[in-house]
Amino acid sequence: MAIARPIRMLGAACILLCLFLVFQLRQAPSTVGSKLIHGMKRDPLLDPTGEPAGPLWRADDKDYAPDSPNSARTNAALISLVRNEELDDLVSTMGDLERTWNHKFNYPYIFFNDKPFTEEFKKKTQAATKAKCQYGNATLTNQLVPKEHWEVPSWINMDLFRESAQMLEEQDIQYSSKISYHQMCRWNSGLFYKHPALEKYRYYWRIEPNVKFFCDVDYDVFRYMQDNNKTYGFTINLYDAPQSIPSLWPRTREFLAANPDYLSENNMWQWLTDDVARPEHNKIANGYSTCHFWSNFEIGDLDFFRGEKYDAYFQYLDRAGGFFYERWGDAPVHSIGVGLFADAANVHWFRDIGYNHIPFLNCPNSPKCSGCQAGQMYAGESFLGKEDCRPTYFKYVGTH
Ligand SMILES: Nc1nc2c(ncn2[C@@H]2O[C@H](COP(=O)(O)OP(=O)(O)OP(=O)(O)O)[C@@H](O)[C@H]2O)c(=O)[nH]1
Ligand SMILES: [Mg+2]
Repeated sequence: MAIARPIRMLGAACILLCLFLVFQLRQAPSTVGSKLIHGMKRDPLLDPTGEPAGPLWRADDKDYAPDSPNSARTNAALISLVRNEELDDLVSTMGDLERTWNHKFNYPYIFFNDKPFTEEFKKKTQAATKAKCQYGNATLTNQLVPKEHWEVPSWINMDLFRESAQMLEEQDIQYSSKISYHQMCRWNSGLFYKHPALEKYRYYWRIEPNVKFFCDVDYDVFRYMQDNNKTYGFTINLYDAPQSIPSLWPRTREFLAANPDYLSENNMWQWLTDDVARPEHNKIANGYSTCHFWSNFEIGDLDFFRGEKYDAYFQYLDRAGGFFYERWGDAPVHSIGVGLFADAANVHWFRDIGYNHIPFLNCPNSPKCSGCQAGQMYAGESFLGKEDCRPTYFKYVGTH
């Protein structure tokens, strides 16, 4: 039976429309995933990822019981500066970290706050772990961040702060008018390691509310840091908003000119000063690539931060006022400090720790991971992929 011409035309139009839709779907930007940008040939996270080279300490053959007086734990703590109102999000972070790692090793938690923790906060966080929780410094009557560490320093002119914050707001710099955000960045940059509760510790792992951990990690990460003489460990490497740090690099150069011996022989200068991948960033930041370790995850050696070089660097920056007149974050400050004063061989990419702080991820290709897609670097709009600085890091520093 012959099909009427209009029906045939309609059929052909439907087929064409379907083909067009299929083509569009294939072209549409992915809402998750990473694009190979800035000249990266292949994302190393797509290679099968296992544990770092050993020897590694495991909970099966060592004593990691929470109350053991002779436990195999090294001198380390999980730390978080956090607000009472972030309790649920923090418990969610702890749930992930306990499930993937800490239920085996029982490292203690230390929580910091500029306000007293509520009883509910203490009860719910302690209920989330078998490990010990400490709230500030339990041996002091004042359990808070010391006032002199949190208060805006005397040399900051508040009129100038307000004026500068207004200008940063106009450039869409997030949280620039929020004084507590500046205080938090300053504390995380150069004061956390002076808190009395951390005095006896050597290593810390920083956690934040509402972050995710995706992969089972079966070795003692702190012991790995110690045995391999690691100074700093990270998961994610990003670009910063250059408008938030225009004078950070010029102040850094001044500090270096006065202290040339502080520069480590095997430093990360090229990563810090790259002007090829994002020349505009380098220009606005006056010579700094703005590449940084995303410090909401970091595992570090407190002796490095407490040491003469990093602490003198922080003091210099603090006096320059940029934590308030600009919006210097602890991420670029730690990164520049580590990049200049540490040995690059002692900085470790924890590629095997699956991690997410919205909107970026570190998601390895490993059967030990679930809940993220291997190689996924961001979740959301594809413009986020531009913030990925890992290609520059891999190029100049490596994938270790
Ligand atoms: N106690 C206390 N903690 C704070 C304060 N401001 C920030 N924090 C904590 O410091 C860490 C970083 O602050 P966030 O607000 O998450 O900053 P951010 O990660 O740059 O911003 P988001 O992308 O919104 O998460 C988090 O663990 C917060 O809980 C504060 O005023 N007091
Ligand atoms: Mg955060």
